[in-house]
Amino acid sequence: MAIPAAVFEFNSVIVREPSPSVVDGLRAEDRGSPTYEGVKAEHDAYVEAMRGADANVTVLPPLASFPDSIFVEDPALVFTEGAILLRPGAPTRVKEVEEIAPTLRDLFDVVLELPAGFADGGDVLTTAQGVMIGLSARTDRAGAEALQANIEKLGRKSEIVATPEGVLHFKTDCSLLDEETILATNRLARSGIFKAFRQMIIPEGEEPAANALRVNDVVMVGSDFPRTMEMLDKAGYKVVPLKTTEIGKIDAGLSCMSLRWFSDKM
Ligand code: CIR
Repeated sequence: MAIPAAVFEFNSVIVREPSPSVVDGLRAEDRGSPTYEGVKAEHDAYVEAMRGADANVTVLPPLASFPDSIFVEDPALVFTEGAILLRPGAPTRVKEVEEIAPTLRDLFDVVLELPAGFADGGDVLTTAQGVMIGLSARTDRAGAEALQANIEKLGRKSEIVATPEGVLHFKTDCSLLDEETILATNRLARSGIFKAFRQMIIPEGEEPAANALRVNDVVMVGSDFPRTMEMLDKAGYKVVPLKTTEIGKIDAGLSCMSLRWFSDKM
């Protein structure tokens, strides 16, 4: 059995093609709807970047009834040891779980279900020290505790933390750069939860860049955020810029569009 060298080492990825209904995706604030063509182009580039990072990508078909279903990170959580079907906190997204479940049952020997509460995958950050679950408007305490129990069944440690007020998901404001380093907004970093890590703080005004994505040897970063890209580049990370302008209009960033894990079956 192959053992992953690091928590950001992935050989397997699931994505879902956007449907034209993506223009109706949820958003906290209306900054204009994204165009379908724009989202599709951003998604296509993302899939190419995943392949470029040496991941094997499973592409699921679009789901017109679920405008936000391109964001496959939210209805499930995946690890080498197994998958967990979640309970998304937005009513329009609850049934996305049934849509992704058959694929996960095909790909994983162990698939657990959340018995209570609500939890979105966007609120979960996997680090080498353990899994962090952020409470948010989408993830409540009952869901977070049920998730903790499932994570423990898979043999991992986890802790429940707070997401800053008004921030959609915990990972809207942070991402893993390597085993020791977290990229975070100032508002999240100053809560002190990352004191076990080296922290890199997002330059003021580029907060949406905090949802970057480390996959194998690259860090995918929103190309609308030049100061963040420069900071990471100077720190020695191999930055892959990806456009997130359209998905940003429906409150999404780079982690949202995939489920990633290291499969020991490959
Ligand atoms: C939503 O509000 O659910 C979507 N419009 C955006 C989801 C972003 N997902 C994520 O950060 N994991």
